[in-house]
Amino acid sequence: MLLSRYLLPVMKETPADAQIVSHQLMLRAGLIRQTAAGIYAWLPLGLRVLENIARIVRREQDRAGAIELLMPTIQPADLWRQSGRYDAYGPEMLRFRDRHDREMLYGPTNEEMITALFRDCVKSYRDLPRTLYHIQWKFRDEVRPRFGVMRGREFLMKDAYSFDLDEEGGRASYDAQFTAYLRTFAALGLRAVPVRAPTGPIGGDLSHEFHILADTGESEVYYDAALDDVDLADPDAPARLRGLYAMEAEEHAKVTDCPVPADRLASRRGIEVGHIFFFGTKYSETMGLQVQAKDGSQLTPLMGSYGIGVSRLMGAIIEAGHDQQGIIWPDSVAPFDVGLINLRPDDAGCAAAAAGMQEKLEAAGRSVLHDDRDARPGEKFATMDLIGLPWQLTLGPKGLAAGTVELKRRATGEKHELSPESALARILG
Ligand code: 5CA
Repeated sequence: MLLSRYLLPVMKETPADAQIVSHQLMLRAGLIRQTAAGIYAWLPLGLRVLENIARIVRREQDRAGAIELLMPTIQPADLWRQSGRYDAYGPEMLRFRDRHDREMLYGPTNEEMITALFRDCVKSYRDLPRTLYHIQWKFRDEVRPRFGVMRGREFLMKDAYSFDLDEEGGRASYDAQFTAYLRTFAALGLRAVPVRAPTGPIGGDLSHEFHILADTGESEVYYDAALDDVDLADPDAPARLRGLYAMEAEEHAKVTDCPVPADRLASRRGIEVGHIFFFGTKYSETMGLQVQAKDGSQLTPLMGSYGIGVSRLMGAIIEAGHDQQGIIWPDSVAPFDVGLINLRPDDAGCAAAAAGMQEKLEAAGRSVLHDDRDARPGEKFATMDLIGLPWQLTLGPKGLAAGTVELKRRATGEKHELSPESALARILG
């Protein structure tokens, strides 16, 4: 991609209305633009990151055996009357009427819709267990939308729903999602702490929130410092993490006999990037979902629901990975793999060399943002640091005459003068 033909509106100054660093950097790096309070347009660079995050979420859901479908954003109010949540949900739900005066809403979540779909499609125990998921926009009319995509009104969520024949199966489905969540966050370069959570209006008796520890997090988490030592790559990590104490401040305050010795009790702020619930027959019961059991009787399936804040994750990744100069993307979600800086696009030799490097990188499957603009070197370097691509490859007339280009790793700042071939080999290695 040539930067001279791209849409990348970067800003030098920190926008006054953005309070936390991820929000500031998302605006400055040209990832998003606010179009109304808590509602954002995803600019080309931001969309690439969002899609990369969604791809990893999808990969781990598929790996855990969940099946993807896509439900609409708009839902009929009647569906929510069946579960009794239409009135209970309150002003966070965006309600409206269509031209036939039918009451509609923009979905804040999809328990009702998936339960109705499953009720219509599945009649027999043979079709269970199943876990279904989608990645779809949600709307919640938050009282205080803030911190950019962290607490938006319109946001992208992965929500999965499990259907099981018995309690044991339901807990196994819950465990599969729990493990998928740890894998997902690790693949995004994040360390997530599973926090035992109250179930709130969703109901049920088993729930965890997943928090990324960061000073700008909206909640405070008390946890056993032994959690910091768990190796996420260890196959026993999910079991170990679940055995260790972690609670949000409000819940922690209610605990009379904290199981963690005082010297091991740590407290940090956290960003909630995921939330999972096992709530048994709450929705299947109220919405009349039954299947025929093996013995011919009617059975009410047990359900769980599992959310990941896909758009919020982008903010969390930036909170966890940035420096004074800008964003430092993990390789797995970076909008482009390589930022190619041509210092002298007006020089025919430089232009030919840069085009050649772009072509070789792209042929090898790497995405390249090629800065071919007629701009000062300082501006080009500042833009590349700001947008945080993992590799920066710079070439100019002096280096080329000496047979070298400069390769910089954004995360470490490490720079090397290399032959073009070695630089390519290093990136592709
Ligand atoms: N029905 C359940 C599970 S599918 C549910 O909706 N859970 S939730 O309310 O906890 O939302 C799931 C995740 O969506 C949260 O963990 C959070 O990461 C994200 N999320 C929730 N509200 C917002 C918001 N206003 N802006 C951005 N992300 C949000």
